[in-house]
Amino acid sequence: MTESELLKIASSFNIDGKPVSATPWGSGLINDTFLVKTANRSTPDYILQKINDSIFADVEMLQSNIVAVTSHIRKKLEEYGEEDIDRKVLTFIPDASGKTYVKAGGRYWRLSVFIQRSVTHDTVNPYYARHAGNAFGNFEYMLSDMHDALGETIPDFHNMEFRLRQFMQAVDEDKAGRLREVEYFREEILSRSETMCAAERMFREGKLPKRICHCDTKVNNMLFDENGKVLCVIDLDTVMPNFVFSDYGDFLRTAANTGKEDDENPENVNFNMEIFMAFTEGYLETAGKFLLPVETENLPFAAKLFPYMQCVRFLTDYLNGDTYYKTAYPEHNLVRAKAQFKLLQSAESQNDRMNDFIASVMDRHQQPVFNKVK
Ligand code: GN1
Ligand code: MG
Repeated sequence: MTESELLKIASSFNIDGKPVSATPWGSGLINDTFLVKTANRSTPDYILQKINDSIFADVEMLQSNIVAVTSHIRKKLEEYGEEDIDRKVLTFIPDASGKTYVKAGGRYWRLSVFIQRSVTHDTVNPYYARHAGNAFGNFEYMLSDMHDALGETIPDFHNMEFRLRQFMQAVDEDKAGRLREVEYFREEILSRSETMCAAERMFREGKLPKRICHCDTKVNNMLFDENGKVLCVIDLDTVMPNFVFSDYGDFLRTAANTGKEDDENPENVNFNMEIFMAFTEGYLETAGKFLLPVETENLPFAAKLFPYMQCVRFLTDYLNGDTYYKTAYPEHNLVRAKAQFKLLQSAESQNDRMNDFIASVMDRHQQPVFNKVK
């Protein structure tokens, strides 16, 4: 797709100003994203995204979820009397017919307003982590009274039993002839499978609820302002009903990793307890208002579940011949899986400390002293 084609697509939405440049933006593994600049300083810039419709097959449902969620959050922010709301929730631009996506070149595209003076981070310090925890808890809190039923944009997205079935199928089929390299991990994965499917069991037993969650709380899916405060949560494709473990666990999977998600040296990868504590503190300030004890008690489980699940997903994609995640080299998914596995082991070794910390925060919060959501 050439730049002028991208600009033409951007112009098919009701935008202000004349789009003059379109350049690749961000580091997502799923959608292709571009920053579209407009000629005049007084008109906004935009984020143009090609939707990966082989993963998000129902684009109509996808966009209708996103519009429902962003409208609900906007309403909440207005009720809270927030200032600068346009930087605290994404704004999607419709086309002439009112739809928030267009089809061009056989693919689906959407456009949102670029939030000025915002940055994303691939790593955070404890200060940012605390704000992030607060923001994700608040995101869930704001959506906790949303009545519109949201569709599951990717069915069984964070269903561990389903992810394990996919893995076992990939093992059986061994499509890319890579099973030998995965053998060691297969044993490690299977020995933990029962423990790691606890959430699905608790759900079936009626002990654990689903709530509207973000489900892709990678640290780089949130925008920070120039002072390290969170402006808003982005990448809303996967917002759907799920266990709160998703949001809590996936953030820590990325933010509490002392190495990179795809670190080639697993020794760099450890679970950072300082980030864990700061994020948990911030998260419980806002989410502590609605979480059930079964959810709070299982947050350390969530911190282990997500490296485990991501390890399983990367290995599955590796076995299938890299059909899902963007990869930069042939072993990329295997390298990613190894790094996730190391993160899992490190989190496992700090399980007791995590439990103690959560118990102490909850004790402090027993006499309701939660900070006001801001
Ligand atoms: C994908 O789109 P992106 O890069 O933020 C993936 C997440 C994974 C993540 C691993 C729809 O997120 O579930 O955790 O990569 N999103 C989808 O980096 O599969
Ligand atoms: Mg992303």
